[in-house]
Amino acid sequence: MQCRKLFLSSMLIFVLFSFSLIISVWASSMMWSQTYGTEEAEMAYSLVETSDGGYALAGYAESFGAGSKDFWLVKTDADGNIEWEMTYGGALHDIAFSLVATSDGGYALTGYTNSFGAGLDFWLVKTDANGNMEWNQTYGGAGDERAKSLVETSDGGYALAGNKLSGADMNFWLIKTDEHGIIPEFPSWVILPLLLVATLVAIIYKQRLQKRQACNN
Ligand SMILES: [Ca+2]
Ligand SMILES: [Ca+2]
Repeated sequence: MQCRKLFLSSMLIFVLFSFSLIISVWASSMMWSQTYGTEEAEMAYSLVETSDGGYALAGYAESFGAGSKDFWLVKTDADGNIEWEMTYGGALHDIAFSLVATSDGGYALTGYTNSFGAGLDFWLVKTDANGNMEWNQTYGGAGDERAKSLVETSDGGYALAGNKLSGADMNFWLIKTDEHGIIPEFPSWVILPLLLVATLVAIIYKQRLQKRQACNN
């Protein structure tokens, strides 16, 4: 009887120990937290899980970069350890609100810039897989335009949405670009030939109408 009690107690201790060990290993492998940034304000607005199991975060950094706030892109491994980080911007406010991992393995970030363009403008930054800037584009007029969201479109281009302030009137603003961030414009040189052709067609039609009326008379 004594041996049976001893066996059961040992088994219970073994099961409890194993269970706590499994829970401990699971908890340590599944849950963690990390902070990024130094003495000034850093704020993340967008997060994607990357194809290697890590993460990419975008927002702004004030502690470093070119001045004031800059776009900040942070790439981590699966445990949140920084693999690399990059800032993009000029002397004034540059704030990234949205990030996508692009089909070529790089990243595209959008937000607004006060360092480039006219006043506040949409700013689209495209990087390679290591965060090196490949190109950037600003969009906007004399008013304030702030991009808040972007997607890579099925044709390889980008669509950006945000708000556009004209006077006191704030509205949605959606723009579509090609794969280089360029908004194709209708070529102005086409307008004059089109007008000439339309004028010729109108003249010929008018002459034929006049001839037909003369024949009928
Ligand atoms: Ca800046
Ligand atoms: Ca502007």
